[in-house]
Amino acid sequence: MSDTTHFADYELGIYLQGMLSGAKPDLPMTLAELERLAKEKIDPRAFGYVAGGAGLEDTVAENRRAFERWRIMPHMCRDTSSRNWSTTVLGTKMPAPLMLAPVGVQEIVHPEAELAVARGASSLGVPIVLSSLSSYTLEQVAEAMGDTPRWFQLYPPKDLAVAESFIHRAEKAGYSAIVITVDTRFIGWRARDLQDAYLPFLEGKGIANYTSDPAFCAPLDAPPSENMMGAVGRWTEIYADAAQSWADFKRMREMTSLPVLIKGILHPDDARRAVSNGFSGIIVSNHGGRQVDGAISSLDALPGIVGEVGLECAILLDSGIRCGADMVKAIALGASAVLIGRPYAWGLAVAGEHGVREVIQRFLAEFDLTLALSGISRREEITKEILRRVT
Ligand code: FNR
Ligand code: LAC
Repeated sequence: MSDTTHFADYELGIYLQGMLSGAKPDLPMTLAELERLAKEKIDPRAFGYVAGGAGLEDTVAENRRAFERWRIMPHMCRDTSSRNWSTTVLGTKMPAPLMLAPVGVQEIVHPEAELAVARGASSLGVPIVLSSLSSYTLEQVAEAMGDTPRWFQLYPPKDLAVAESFIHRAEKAGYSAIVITVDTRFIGWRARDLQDAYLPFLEGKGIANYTSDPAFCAPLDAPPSENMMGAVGRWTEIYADAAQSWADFKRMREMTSLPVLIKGILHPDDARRAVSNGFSGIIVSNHGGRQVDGAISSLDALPGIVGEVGLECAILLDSGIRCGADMVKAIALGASAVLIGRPYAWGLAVAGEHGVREVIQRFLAEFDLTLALSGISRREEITKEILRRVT
């Protein structure tokens, strides 16, 4: 097998098709235009839910500004003819340091939801992190992933029997890590959704893992198929527990021998606590600006966390990644891999599996090209040395 992964070939493919048949890409090349198409296509409330953030959406904007403050200093005159970006994070192999972030309730943008995402991602070998709040069950999504690795994201429920059941189901369905998200015990103050009085879970959407779970269903008077509102009621009671603290998260971590990551950490002190409580990895994230408006950008939080625990656990990042160059910047600042959220949701909304696949291919191609043009051909060479902070 060749030791090269030239994702940039995707670019050549587009130009060749244009030359040979006059065909142009069927989906817009910019994410902004893809988002605009999604807005035309889907329920306006669903669009607001996906696009929106907390409060003034200042952290949504800050996630972008943070990437703008770091600039790449490309090296010239180096051999970059052979490149390989494959990497392994906590035992999970990936063709490039890119994963799909957990995005809940995808049926609001496309009926095939996580199944289409799983097919699109697995066709490229790119791992996904499946949300607890998926529209299809974790077993159905695992089947659609085939041999491609996947992680399961747990929203820590009040009823720990449900946590244990989810974790064991995920183990059985071949998920190779558990991600516990700790920044969403309440839903952030989201003006768009409040204006629409819209929270899809209350309509029974995005709770398939719960309604298919024996521990969740045990106390119900009637099965969800007969009384969905009863199931929704129990879901609102057990979805989260604001009283939980480190001891509870440690307890959930101990429910499995799989690596467990904690998602939603921004403060270096919390990163230290995560490591001392035995977590194997941290996803530095402000939830795409959807939770604490005014929060620091993930990218600005990253160096402090890498400095604190970078040698002791895996550190990943999401929030605001919109192009291949953003991937390069986050990795240069110490992330082992990055995750994207809304970009693939727009691909899904506009063109299902095909849209997801296209979005991923474009991230990979631009990442490869950015590095090739910056004189870099190996993952290990992506270091802070190629970055400068401006302003
Ligand atoms: C999310 N995110 C999220 N995170 C999580 O741990 N579990 C979840 O169920 C969800 N659900 C969800 C729904 C929607 C519509 C969005 C946009 C996001 C957060 C997600 O994993 C990730 O942190 C951000 O989306 C990353 O930011 P970008 O790439 O969207 O800027
Ligand atoms: C969201 C939650 C549900 O961001 O993760 O919408």
